[in-house]
Amino acid sequence: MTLTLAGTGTIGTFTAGAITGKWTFDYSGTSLVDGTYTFTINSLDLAGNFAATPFNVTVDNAAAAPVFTAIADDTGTSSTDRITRDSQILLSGTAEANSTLTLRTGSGGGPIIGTTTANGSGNWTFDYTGTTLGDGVYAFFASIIDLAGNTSAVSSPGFTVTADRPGRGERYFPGGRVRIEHR
Ligand SMILES: [Ca+2]
Ligand SMILES: [Ca+2]
Repeated sequence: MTLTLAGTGTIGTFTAGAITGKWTFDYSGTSLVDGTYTFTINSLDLAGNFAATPFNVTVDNAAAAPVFTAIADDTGTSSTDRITRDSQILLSGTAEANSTLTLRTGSGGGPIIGTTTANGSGNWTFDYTGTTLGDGVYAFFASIIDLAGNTSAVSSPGFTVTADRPGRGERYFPGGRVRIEHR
């Protein structure tokens, strides 16, 4: 049998165990940079049948910090300023595909508020609606663990959200907040 690596060529020639049919090939002397590699085992059995069986190996030693892109609902005149009267929000963003995110608030080392998973396209949403935000400015941070087990740094700077709910004597109208004077 021969073992080939796409782009490299034949990397080994050997014979499978006569009884077990098993084989092992030690390729640990070669360091593979990050990427996807296609190995193909080419075998010729005793009856003269040829078979080529490919399999892919992905080497991944990197994990980038995830990115926050938006909150929902982002109320008011701007839907992108992260100033909202919605006190129960969804956070969303992008990260390495299929990675698992850990979200924190307060600071990069602040308390964990939960986890979520990026989909195959690298998009993620975190449902924070179980927590009601009082008026104030909140900073959110996240890190990932990817499918290969790499841990990223914590995102920085913090993704800030300003929660500003109607106070007493105030009412919201489309486009802004109006203070209702009581006489
Ligand atoms: Ca990775
Ligand atoms: Ca807004």
